Amino acid sequence: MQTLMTTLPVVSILMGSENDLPVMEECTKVLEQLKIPFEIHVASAHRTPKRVAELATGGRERGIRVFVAGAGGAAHLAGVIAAHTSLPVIGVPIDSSPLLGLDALLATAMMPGGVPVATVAVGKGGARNAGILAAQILALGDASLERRLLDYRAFLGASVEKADNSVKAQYRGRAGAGAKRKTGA
Ligand code: RP5
Repeated sequence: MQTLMTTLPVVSILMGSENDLPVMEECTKVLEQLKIPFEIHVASAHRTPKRVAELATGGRERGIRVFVAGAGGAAHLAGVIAAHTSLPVIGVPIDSSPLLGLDALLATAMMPGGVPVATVAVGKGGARNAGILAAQILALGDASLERRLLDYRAFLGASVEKADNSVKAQYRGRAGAGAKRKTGA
């Protein structure tokens, strides 16, 4: 398997507004944790359409392998990027409008046949998953990244086990929690 021996960005993160950054930071955190170099831009499908087209069309030449696009409201950013590149595009709907992301979810997901956007959940969980999904795509050609992803999964599992122990400890000794049932004989 070929390994990604590069510090040049391989993921391009775009967001429609700087106000989207608190959500999109969840994506950057995962990419940093998995040691995946990325570039990050604010560019809007509606306010700076030419810039979006440039970033999308030039992506392959810059070494980009996956785009992640987060936008709220009438969220056309991911779709417009997908229209300009054949690289995979992951869309993050952002809950920044009075419709709390339902508008962005539909605008991002409901692409016409032939021009896909892999749409993740609305908000921070979706941004985090976008980073993981980008990593999973890149790991198809990178065995060491695949190992880091497996470690990440193991870390998630260990966190749940830790939480399980913590909750059990909080309830230990309380009536009804973990008390042994008396047998009726
Ligand atoms: C979208 O419109 C952005 O992605 C943002 O979520 C939303 C509102 O943008 P701002 O008015 O906060 O810049 O383009």
